[in-house]
Amino acid sequence: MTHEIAVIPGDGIGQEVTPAAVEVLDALQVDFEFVEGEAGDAVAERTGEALPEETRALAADADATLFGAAGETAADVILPLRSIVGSFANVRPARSYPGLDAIQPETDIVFIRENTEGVYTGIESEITDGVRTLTRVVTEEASRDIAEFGFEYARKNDFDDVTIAHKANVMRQTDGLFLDVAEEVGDSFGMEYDTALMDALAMHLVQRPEEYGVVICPNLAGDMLSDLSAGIVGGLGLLPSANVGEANALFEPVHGSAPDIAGQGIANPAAMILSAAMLLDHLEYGEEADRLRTAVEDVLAEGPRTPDLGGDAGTEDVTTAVIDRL
Ligand code: GGG
Repeated sequence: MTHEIAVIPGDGIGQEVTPAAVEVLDALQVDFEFVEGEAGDAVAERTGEALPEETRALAADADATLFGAAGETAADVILPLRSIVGSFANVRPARSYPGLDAIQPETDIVFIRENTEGVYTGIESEITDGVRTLTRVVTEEASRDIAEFGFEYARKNDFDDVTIAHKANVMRQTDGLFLDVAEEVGDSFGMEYDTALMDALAMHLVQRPEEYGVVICPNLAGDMLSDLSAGIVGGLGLLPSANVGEANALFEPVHGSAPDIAGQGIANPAAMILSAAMLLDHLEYGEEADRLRTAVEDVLAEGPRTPDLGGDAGTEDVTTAVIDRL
């Protein structure tokens, strides 16, 4: 059965790493049909709309979406796209790879980030000159959905350590609800878990990441703690992600558009290619996903490597090396 994959490169290095992932998927000879859509800063400048209706329809109708990176228009692009595919969970694995110079080489953590609310609902206003507000939304339903997803993920993937991140001692109403519901879900699963204040957790993740497995987080905390963990495993060029819904999903690297290196052909395609591996898993091409991850791991260990990992190779060199391994 042919799967239709929406491909939305977006901004900056998204334009470079997304074709790399498509090339690699082509090399795996899976039965995919790719349909490309525009989104981001350039299309916003040209048409006044960062996420054109045709691109929304592509993502809604496809079996899965590959997204590259969002720039200045991120809030108008990636947040609606996640909503279009009905995604409530953002899965962000942060792991260290053999042969790379990681600050913490024993890291294997998966952040399960709530993907619909918190401070990302966009409810902001200027109430008077020099005073602006942001409304943080936390609901019992979304907290239950992400906690159930997180505990289920830990059980399926044999993670012993589950941590619920929160800041309920300060955000008593919102994170108080998130924590209460997540603990209730943890108890109902009969699984062991810890709870952690997200600020202290940030420090512990740097000092002893090996003590953590699955970390269930409110939206902003998941965004930040996963980027922090990218820092201890070798950088944002290594972190893939899946935005998972009930019936659809979108896959994107954790990194953004990286305007400082965009257009130079030196962006690390690993995070995007590993996101494509998550897409393969999602569409039940498990064997191909494993082959792809192994090929990426081999290339990360032996090179060629892009400058973010200390090498001097380009995006295309790394992509070709992964395809050669396949
Ligand atoms: N590919 C990920 C990306 O473009 N990130 C830019 C960004 O600002 N993301 C915000 C978020 O992940 O919520």
